Amino acid sequence: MPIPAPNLFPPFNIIRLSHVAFGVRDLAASKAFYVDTLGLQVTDEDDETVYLRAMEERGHHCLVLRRSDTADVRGLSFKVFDEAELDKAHDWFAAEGHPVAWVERPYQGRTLATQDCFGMPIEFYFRMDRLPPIHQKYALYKGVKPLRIDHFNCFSPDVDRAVAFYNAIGFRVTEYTEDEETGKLWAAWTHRKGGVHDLAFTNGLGPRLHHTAFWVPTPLNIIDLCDLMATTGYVGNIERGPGRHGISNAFFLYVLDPDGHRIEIYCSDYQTVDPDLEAIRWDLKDPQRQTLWGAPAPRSWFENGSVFAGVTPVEAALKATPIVAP
Ligand code: DHY
Repeated sequence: MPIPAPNLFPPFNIIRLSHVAFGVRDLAASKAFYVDTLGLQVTDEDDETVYLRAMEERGHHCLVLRRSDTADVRGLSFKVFDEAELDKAHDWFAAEGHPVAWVERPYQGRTLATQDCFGMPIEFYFRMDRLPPIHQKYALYKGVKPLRIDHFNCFSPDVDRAVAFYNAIGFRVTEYTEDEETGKLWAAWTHRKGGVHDLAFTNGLGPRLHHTAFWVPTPLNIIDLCDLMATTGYVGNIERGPGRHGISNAFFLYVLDPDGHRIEIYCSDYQTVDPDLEAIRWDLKDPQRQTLWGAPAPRSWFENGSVFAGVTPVEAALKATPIVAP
């Protein structure tokens, strides 16, 4: 199926991805990983929950860790342009037959909880508490020096359907991988904020969260993180990279948190704000699409992901086998 033409006038205006809440089984171990190793800043915490932000973020949080019996994800959150767009979003999802609810979320104004076409929990809000800037408080920088949350990537059982659904609410495709034999999409990168992606989809058992990515200033921060993790007991948590992606042209590293939630450290993709930007097509058989330098991704990267609380993932229809390391 070809990718759809960009929807430049969607029914409501999503600005960007915003935050995610992970269920974690050992809150202290997770906090140590995200604060001491990755370098996120604690903005609030109690015995059950830790709120975190990255260095250039003014909103209260981009990641919430919640003590849980199971390692899961409680929904992906997006910021809309203003309160009126939130009401438009509510009415659009209700009219399309999706479940809608106004939910209470700490540090946020009105929050709409709904589901996408696969039952993946997604939330929209406009107002979040604003915090003083810390991007020039250089004494606070630690770990990989994360600047901001960059994107979510989700396993999807039908990437064509995911792209069609998110295109209807304004996500524009920047790059995609096609399975030549079936003509179906294997993966797609879609954005609202003007980078390569806010939300990407990869073929597989889904819906599940494949990873959450954080933007860092330079590739050297990523290499420093590898050195830090390799010598502080986290060598087994380095999953893939460092390397240069073909798709997105970003420098990358994938690491696993103590529960196996996958985090990508990401830097230097390109600007995509032009409304007539042409999406870049990659062939599934081209190993450089994943890593420009040719190194294959490990099998775990195609198989492991985080489940959404209360959502049972389904097998993908497309069974093409990508090139993988044993
Ligand atoms: C790719 C994956 C990402 C990303 C950009 C490009 C390509 C790949 O490795 O499949 O997670 O952010």
